[in-house]
Amino acid sequence: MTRMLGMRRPPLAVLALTLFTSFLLVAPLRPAPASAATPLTVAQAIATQDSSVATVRGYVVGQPTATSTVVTSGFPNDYALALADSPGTTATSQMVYVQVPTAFRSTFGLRTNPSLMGKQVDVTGTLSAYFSHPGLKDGTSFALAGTSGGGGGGTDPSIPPGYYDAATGRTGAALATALHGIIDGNQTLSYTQVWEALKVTDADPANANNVIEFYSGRSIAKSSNGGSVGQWNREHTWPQSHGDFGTTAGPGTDLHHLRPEDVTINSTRGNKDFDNGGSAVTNCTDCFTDADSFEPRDSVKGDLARGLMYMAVRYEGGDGFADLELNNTTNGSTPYLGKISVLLAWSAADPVSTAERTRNNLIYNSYQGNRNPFVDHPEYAEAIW
Ligand SMILES: [Ca+2]
Ligand SMILES: [Ca+2]
Repeated sequence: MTRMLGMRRPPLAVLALTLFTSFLLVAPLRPAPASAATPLTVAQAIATQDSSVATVRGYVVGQPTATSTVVTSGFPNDYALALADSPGTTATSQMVYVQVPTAFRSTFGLRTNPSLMGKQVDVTGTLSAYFSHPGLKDGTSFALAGTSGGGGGGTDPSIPPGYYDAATGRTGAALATALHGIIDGNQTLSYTQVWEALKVTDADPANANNVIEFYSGRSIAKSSNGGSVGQWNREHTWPQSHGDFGTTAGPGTDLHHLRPEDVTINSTRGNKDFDNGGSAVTNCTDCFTDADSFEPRDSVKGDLARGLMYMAVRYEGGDGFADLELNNTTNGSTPYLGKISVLLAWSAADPVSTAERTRNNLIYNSYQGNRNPFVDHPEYAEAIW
């Protein structure tokens, strides 16, 4: 008893006030009523399948095609979306399935608008099951939530907030060093796994059975992969011989620079550097080549350049591989690749597209856990080189 002499019991009124205050703090965490201005989170929408009408805010993470199946590319039609509270979510239990009514299919269907992947949207509809899964049906309003990438900056809302904080305010070698620290230590694929990954990252948005060959632009069956004439294979846009990295897990299996390409065109490109000009390449519209260089079609020139810039910053002599560097000549078999002046011009002339952002997000979310900084921040190119 003596130890409690200095303590006083709180009066009953104070206890009551404390309980009431606690209630006030807890109450707003319950799902908001349908008429509230604040949208529901996806978690709240999943917990509120009571046929009420509500607005739900979430990131587009794919298209549901069955109760436990959400596809992230090769979208079969414009009929449905899966939303989640994080753009990186892959667990269907953390998604709400959204029916896309006819009136909204041309603007919010994934087959027509694959660039919606990773975007944050607000959808108003009825909270009830769709595909035998927590759902949102009979939508009356679809809109982009219009958020920015937070601390991540840039124009892609799916850039994780803070991802590029270490690079802020830096230029030149200091920027390259900061970016290396952000993107190294990534998960790696085996060379065999690259086949299946490319079927996803480079799928033809107009034909789920096909991939698009990078230089030629030709759509070809995913199943036609291999080493024979007429098939597609795994093109190292940074050639294996420029750093002698082969096809063990590392630069030789890094999806940020690997692309599907026709076997014959891949062979024509060989290990040449990139530069403008030469003679036309057979079956590769708007491609040119000469003895020591290759030029692809215009619409992939920027994609190509940004992939090679990633390689130069990602590989700095660690992990048992050579320090890959871009320079301004044609090199043959060295850890160097050119020409940087041409690549900078190509990156500027062919700005980042939504399809390119989608591919970057797929590699980040589904395969490697690292991003291409030059897709998220194309201005870093001129800041380094
Ligand atoms: Ca492009
Ligand atoms: Ca390097």
